[in-house]
Amino acid sequence: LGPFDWADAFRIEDQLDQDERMLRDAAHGFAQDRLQPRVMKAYSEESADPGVFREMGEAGLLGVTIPEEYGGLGASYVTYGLIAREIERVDSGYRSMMSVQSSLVMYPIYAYGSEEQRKKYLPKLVSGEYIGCFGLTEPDAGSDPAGMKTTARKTAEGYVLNGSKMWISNSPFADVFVVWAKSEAHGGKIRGFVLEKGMPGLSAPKISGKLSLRASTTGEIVMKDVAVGEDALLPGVEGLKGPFGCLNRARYGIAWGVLGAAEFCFHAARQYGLDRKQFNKPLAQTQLFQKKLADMQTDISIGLQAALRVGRLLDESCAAPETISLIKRNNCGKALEIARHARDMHGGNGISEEFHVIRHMLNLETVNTYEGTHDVHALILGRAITGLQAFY
Ligand code: TGC
Ligand code: FAD
Repeated sequence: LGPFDWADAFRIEDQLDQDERMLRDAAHGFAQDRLQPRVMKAYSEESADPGVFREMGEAGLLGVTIPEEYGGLGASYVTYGLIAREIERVDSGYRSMMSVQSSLVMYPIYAYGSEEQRKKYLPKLVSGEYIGCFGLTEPDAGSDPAGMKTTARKTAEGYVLNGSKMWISNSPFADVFVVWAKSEAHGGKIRGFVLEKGMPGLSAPKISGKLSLRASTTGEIVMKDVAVGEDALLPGVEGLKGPFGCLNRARYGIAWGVLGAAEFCFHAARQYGLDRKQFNKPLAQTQLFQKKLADMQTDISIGLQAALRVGRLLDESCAAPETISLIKRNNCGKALEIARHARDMHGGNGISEEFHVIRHMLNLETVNTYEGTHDVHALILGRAITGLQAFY
């Protein structure tokens, strides 16, 4: 029998190849050196520094799965997950910035775009020179994106878009907007369009007053007669499977990312329990404290092993969307529960920004909701289990 590592119960480390470990370590160094020192200011001022994209680009952390000919690394989905975990160990908002850029903006341009669109946008998105956002959700269409009202009307030159998108990560400072709209010319089917900052009629006001994910900037996208050429249409996909194809990748990355936040909280609670004495002994020497740590360790370890398995399946092009729903739902729910316990285990200090656990806890409320809520993923799984859809 082998030794037990409390921080890596299933020896994930042994299951990674050398390139994966190297890129993971680079992401860890970047997150700790460049993101950790500024997160508290960004969080308390509710303002993301757009310069983070360039820095992430220089560090090779954007669009890692995009092939080298478009500027990416052509790396594995396992690598992408490992990077998400390291960035979210600092803050879910920074991971959000990275995953929207990579999975929700670069992926659709790569997978559904024309060669011209790929060449025009991907290298600059990889470097962080361009910032991207993804507009699916609307004020009246969140869990049910099929209910969207945004339309694209055909004109002689291209299309005219009208509508509004809500809760859009990165939109206030985005250069590139991947927007989904119902296109009359395509029988009312949902199509993707790539819009650019500065187009007449396009605006992206910031949503202020969030008490969660404050280090990431969120906004609306308002389109009033935005005229685009035919070259703005993503030619390669039609229907909801377009945005969902992107969401599969982003949800997978989230399943890894949240475990980085959960690991931070677990390690912090452990250390706090070892350091702090009450009733003449360390808190960590009490049964209740140890049970909570054991629960955290169990959920993180199983969650990581599952995320790794799904990453390998994605790399073999055979992961089912429902499997991704399973890990997105499980890992987000478990990470949120872990953060809540870690907050409690820090006592009064747990509510202070200095100990970071309450920031993670508040962030994870958003992550549990976006990219399909915890309950919506239960319904996706319920449909797969029973063959009966319970959405409507
Ligand atoms: P449904 O009938 O199930 O499907 C419609 C079409 O889409 C296809 N499809 C998928 N394709 C690929 N991957 C998937 N995961 C897919 N799921 C469905 C399906 O095969 C069908 O294709 P076709 O060719 O037959 O037309 O659609 P529905 O309207 O019944 O959907 C129900 C439901 C609940 C599953 C879906 O609407 C859903 O997932 N809702 C959640 C919405 C969501 O996740 N929004 C995310 C917005 S983006 C975001 O939150 C970014 S945050 C990023 C950050 O800051 O990190
Ligand atoms: P609703 O759909 O109104 O859900 C409200 C509640 O009802 C939830 O508990 C839900 O589980 C439940 N519910 C809904 N339908 C059912 C049902 N059939 N049965 C049982 N319960 C149900 N979207 C983008 O497009 N791009 C982005 O970049 C983006 N970034 C975001 C960033 C932040 C900070 C946040 C908070 C959201 C972001 N979103 C983004 C939107 C996000 O995807 C939606 O908030 C999410 O899909 C839920 O939609 P909703 O808020 O309209 O909630």
